[in-house]
Amino acid sequence: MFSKILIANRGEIALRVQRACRELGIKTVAVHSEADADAKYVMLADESVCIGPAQSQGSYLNIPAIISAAEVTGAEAIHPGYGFLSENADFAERVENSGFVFIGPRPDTIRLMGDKISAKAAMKAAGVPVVPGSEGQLPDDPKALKTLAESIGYPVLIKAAAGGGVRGMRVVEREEDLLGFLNLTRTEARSAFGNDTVYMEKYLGQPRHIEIQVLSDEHGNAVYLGERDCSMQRRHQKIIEEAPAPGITEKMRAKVGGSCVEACKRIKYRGAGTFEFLYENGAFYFIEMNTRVQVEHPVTELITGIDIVQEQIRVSSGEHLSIRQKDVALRGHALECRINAEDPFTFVPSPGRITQYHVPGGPGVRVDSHVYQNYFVPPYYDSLIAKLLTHGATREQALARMRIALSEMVVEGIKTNIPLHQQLLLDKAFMAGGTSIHYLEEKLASEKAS
Ligand code: MV4
Repeated sequence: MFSKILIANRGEIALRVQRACRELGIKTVAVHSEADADAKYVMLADESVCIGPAQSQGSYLNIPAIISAAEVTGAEAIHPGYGFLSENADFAERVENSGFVFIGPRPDTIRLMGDKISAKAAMKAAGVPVVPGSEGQLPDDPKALKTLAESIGYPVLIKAAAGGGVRGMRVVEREEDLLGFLNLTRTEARSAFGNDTVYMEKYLGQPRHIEIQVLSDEHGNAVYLGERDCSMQRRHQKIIEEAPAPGITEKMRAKVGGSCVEACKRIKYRGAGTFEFLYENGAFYFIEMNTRVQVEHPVTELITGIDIVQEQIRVSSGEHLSIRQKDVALRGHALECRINAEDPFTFVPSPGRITQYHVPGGPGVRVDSHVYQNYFVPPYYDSLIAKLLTHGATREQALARMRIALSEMVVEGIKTNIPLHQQLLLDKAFMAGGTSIHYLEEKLASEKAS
């Protein structure tokens, strides 16, 4: 096992990784920007190094500065957290070439998953159900393109191979729009990613976003830790996540989870990973794989009792995965509300000083946060200030505990989205469970109109 890890991230996840290290008896090095010099995770770390200015480009994305910090402090491994450099294959490669362990998959695995066409092909080959669509990149011949779209069936979706997440896709409803929309998507992809490769899929109109958490080692052991429903989102920003996903039976879970495990074994996946699916009319369709720890990993930790970050560190050090599938049992239901420093209804960021801060507690409540009273939320980074989680024997109990926890939580001096969460926790459709990825945007639009 490692004796010292450098954490190449900030905010709540920097603290989360630090806590996992401490429990494993590993010393921690925090790196930080000038804007984060007095952050809690910097003060709590065994050592800290300032790696650059407030702007991420010069600090949390500054590869030479991060590697130098690992060298001067004698760290053996680097944990990238989520966002920033966590899915940058070139970073992972430079970390390993400098003699450190990258806590995540091998660089070639990150690269494979970064290209959405190769990721989909690898998963399909392993038996993971994928969205019907083109086999790889699109032909140039207009006639062949039209035949392909016809066979998939309109509406189709043109996606950039280098995309994923927010940018680079366009719905095509009819044949007249096909060539024009394809060229638009190509042009956008070229300027956004420097790669204009595109592919085509059947467009699913009302899906849910359900993802499967896996853990895997390079020695042929892998497990799935059930699924999370992340459908409550706005502009690709998740707001509430939960586990298990409402309505998913043990049989469905075992089938799709088993296919993800098979894929991990085939590619000798190392670490924690997430298979993203769209779920519609009772069927799962793989879209992308995330090769990092995710913001919402704690909902899975609450229902499984497994520390995902500790397992990530263990398998990266070369240890065999200690968990077997038969040891994974799902218990109860967990919810996560992302508390953001933003206006609850316009979503405009609200950085500034927190003048009052009180966190909720009681049975089944977990708060992952790096903030405290008098903390100044800097304007340079994402607006997540806390993850408020509840766990209950049933979904209803987790919901009730969340309503109570939200009512106890006090954050003054800045705006937060707590009022939005309070509305959603009383929303009939959310309470029933199983809303689509479009639900929140449609609800907000209809409230604005009336
Ligand atoms: C889709 C889709 C419908 N059909 N693919 C959006 C970002 C990218 N990561 C995948 N995305 C989607 N792919 C097919 N074939 C709808 C979306 C989508 C979406 C997916 C997950 C979570 C939120 C979303 C919001 C809008 C669209």
